[in-house]
Amino acid sequence: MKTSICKTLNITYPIIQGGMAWVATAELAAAVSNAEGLGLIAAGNAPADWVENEIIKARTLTDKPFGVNVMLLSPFVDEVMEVIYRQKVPVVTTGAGNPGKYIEKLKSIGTKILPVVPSVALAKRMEKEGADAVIAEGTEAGGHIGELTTMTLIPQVVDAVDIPVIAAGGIGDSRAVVAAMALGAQGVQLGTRFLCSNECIAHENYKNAIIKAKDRDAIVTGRSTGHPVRTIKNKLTRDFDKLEARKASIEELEKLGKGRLQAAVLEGDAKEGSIMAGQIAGLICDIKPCHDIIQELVNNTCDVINRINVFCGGKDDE
Ligand code: TUI
Repeated sequence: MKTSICKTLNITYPIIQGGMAWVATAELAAAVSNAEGLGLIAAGNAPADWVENEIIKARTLTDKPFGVNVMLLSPFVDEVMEVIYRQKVPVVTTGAGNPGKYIEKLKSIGTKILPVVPSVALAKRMEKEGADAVIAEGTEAGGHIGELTTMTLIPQVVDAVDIPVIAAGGIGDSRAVVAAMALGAQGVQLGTRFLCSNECIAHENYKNAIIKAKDRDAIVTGRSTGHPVRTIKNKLTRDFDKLEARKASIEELEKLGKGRLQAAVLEGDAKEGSIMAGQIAGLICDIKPCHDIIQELVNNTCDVINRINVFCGGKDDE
């Protein structure tokens, strides 16, 4: 499963953990990195000193490379970037915006920069501005999402840029890994799958909500705000739908959403908390160590490819 991105990021498998706010702490990042993928600490909306402490903690838990995911809508984004420069974090991924103004400085300290992009236009711009790779994320993903599906976005981004493309959104097992590679991706990013791991600090109610979820339970709210968010259906999403149906103001909608992700992740409020998760939630039915998740992804990939070879080799599929 070696691809060019493994060398760029100094990792064994081209498997990146999604940068999930409140969920992706030093514990999860270190577990994924120790399992030879790339773990990420999510800065989310957290203050810079929290991010710095997580980086320091991660360094006590792993000697492998890990990264920080910077959420560009955060009020602390500039301070978080200062911490990243100071700590010389090896890899930065970004979400929910254009990281252009930070790229030059990140490159000057040797940090690899992988922006998450929801479109061909942003992917091309990121390549021009010096990104090392792009993470093209389809609308199947959890949390803040773009419009295009992974199936349509990946090949279009692959054709538009010369830097490696990592596929994200809807990836939960090795069938999707092979599909992503078939579309031209050099690697994959998984969020929801790693959330349901032993090392993830999210409350067990959060993990159980994902395990219980069926195929159509990860729905989108907030389209009217310009920041659509995919979460597991619950009382919060129904209240949100009601507000959106009566064309409530952005302020009212923001008030309803405030603190809800934290309530779900830390306190286990599965009813009125924001259970961000991707559409692949319906496929995920267990909690296991990150090491097992990665080994299964890697080991089953050959079986999937052999199954596909049947179509080409003219062999019987018995
Ligand atoms: O960022 C994510 N997922 C997230 S961030 C988050 S915290 C949050 N909560 C509520 C509202 C907003 C954020 C929860 N989940 N994924 C990566 C991602 N990036 N998805 C879409 C984008 C994106 C969108 C527009 C990236 C760039 C972009 O560019 C706009 C521009 O400025 O050109």
